[in-house]
Amino acid sequence: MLSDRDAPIIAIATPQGKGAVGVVRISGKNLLAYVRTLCQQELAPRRAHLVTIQDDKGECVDQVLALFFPAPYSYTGEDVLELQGHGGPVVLSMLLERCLSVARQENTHLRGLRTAMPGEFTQRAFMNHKMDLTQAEAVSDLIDAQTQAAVRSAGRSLVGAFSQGVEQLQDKLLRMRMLVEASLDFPEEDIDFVTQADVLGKLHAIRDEVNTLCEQTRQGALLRDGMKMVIAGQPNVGKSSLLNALTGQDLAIVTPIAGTTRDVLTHTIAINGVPVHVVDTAGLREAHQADEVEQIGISRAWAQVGDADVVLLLHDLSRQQDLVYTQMQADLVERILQHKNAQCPLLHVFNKSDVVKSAEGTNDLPSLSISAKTGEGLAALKDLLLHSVGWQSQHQEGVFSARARHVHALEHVQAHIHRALQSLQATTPALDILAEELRGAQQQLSVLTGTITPDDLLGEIFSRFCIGK
Ligand SMILES: Nc1nc2c(ncn2[C@@H]2O[C@H](COP(=O)(O)OP(=O)(O)OP(=O)(O)O)[C@@H](O)[C@H]2O)c(=O)[nH]1
Ligand SMILES: [Mg+2]
Repeated sequence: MLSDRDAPIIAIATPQGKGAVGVVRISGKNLLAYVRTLCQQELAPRRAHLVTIQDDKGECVDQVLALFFPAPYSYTGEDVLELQGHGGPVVLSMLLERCLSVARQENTHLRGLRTAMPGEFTQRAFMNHKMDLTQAEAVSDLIDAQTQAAVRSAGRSLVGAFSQGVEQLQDKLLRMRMLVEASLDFPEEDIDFVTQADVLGKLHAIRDEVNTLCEQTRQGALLRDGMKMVIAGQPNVGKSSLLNALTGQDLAIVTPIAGTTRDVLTHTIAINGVPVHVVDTAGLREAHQADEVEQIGISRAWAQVGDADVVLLLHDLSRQQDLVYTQMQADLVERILQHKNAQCPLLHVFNKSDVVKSAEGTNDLPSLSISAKTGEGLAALKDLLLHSVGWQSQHQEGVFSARARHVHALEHVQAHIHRALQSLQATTPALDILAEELRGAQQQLSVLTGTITPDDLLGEIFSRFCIGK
């Protein structure tokens, strides 16, 4: 009896709804006899055959194009049968039913044929070494991509741009480990050995390569996940007007009444292909100044500040001479610095430039003047936003899709290499520590490509796919 992991799987691979063509896909071991029964003819490998699929009573269900991909030359690395039928939800579910019913009649392991879980076809491709983990993730990124830039970057990962960078590093680390481990076996000569082989020089080169790969990965993760920009500020400074101006839509209510916004309002825009999740919040003021509903809004606003990738503190140019306002603004800066993430940039943006020209002389903070009303300064604000999270548009051509988990793994690699360099540059170099750090770095790289992968991580990655992929 086959384990659930090895059981043959089936799914409708095309989306719900009507379309010209719909695909039913089966993957499993030794499908040949089953394919013959289902299609009532032999299928030549990788050739399209026009086949009539009949139901249990011999009546036609659909006329399909059938394609048989024998292992290992298939998407999953197992035998794969693809039936391209007509794209109606009912006809496709009848096709699926027929495939299951033929499997139940068959007196073979195909009896265990079951519907696939999300991402299971791609998981099999990974298990059968058809692709590594970063490529498998790229499949899902390609399907989920919301912008052209995201499609291109996912495509680059899919064809292995990311994996190649990781593999090259793996290779260099492995060679260095061999050197270091060998010299550990000859304790009298070890330091000479390491000097002669220029381990320090090589390690510096590896560090530079890791830094570059980490930076590229950050860019890729940014392109895939986007960033959350929280607009914070006192009531009436124009936060909701800014949300409306950036999105080009009348999303939030704008009035001259302080405390208009209470709930958190989020909308995603794309700036140079980077998704930016713009969050409008309730104006921040002391609890005793606000009613019960507004107080809840204010505490929600603080929660958003704590969860932001970028905080945009909006100032009001028309109130720069108002002492109560400026005092409150100074307090707000302090409180935001305490609330926000340490790495999260805080941008100071001065609104209502149509009324008062500039922030000069009012504040020594790096600043930008805008008008949510006229749109002045919004292009510069968009540039500033991307710049603040490290987006380098000039490198966009080479960016591959990546995720937060990749960035974390590479940050661990950076830390291992940093400690390896420290141990080598110490007054008495400690080769055993160096060896251990190199091993740690290599292990983290293996987690990236999936050579070493905890099962729960696999479950987490593939469960986010759609069914049939
Ligand atoms: N002249 C001028 N007025 C603006 C500008 N932006 C906003 N306003 C006005 O300022 C007032 C408050 O705007 P909102 O966008 O509601 O301000 P808010 O910060 O969201 O206010 P709360 O939701 O109460 O915290 C409205 O009367 C807007 O028309 C601007 O750039 N120039
Ligand atoms: Mg508002």
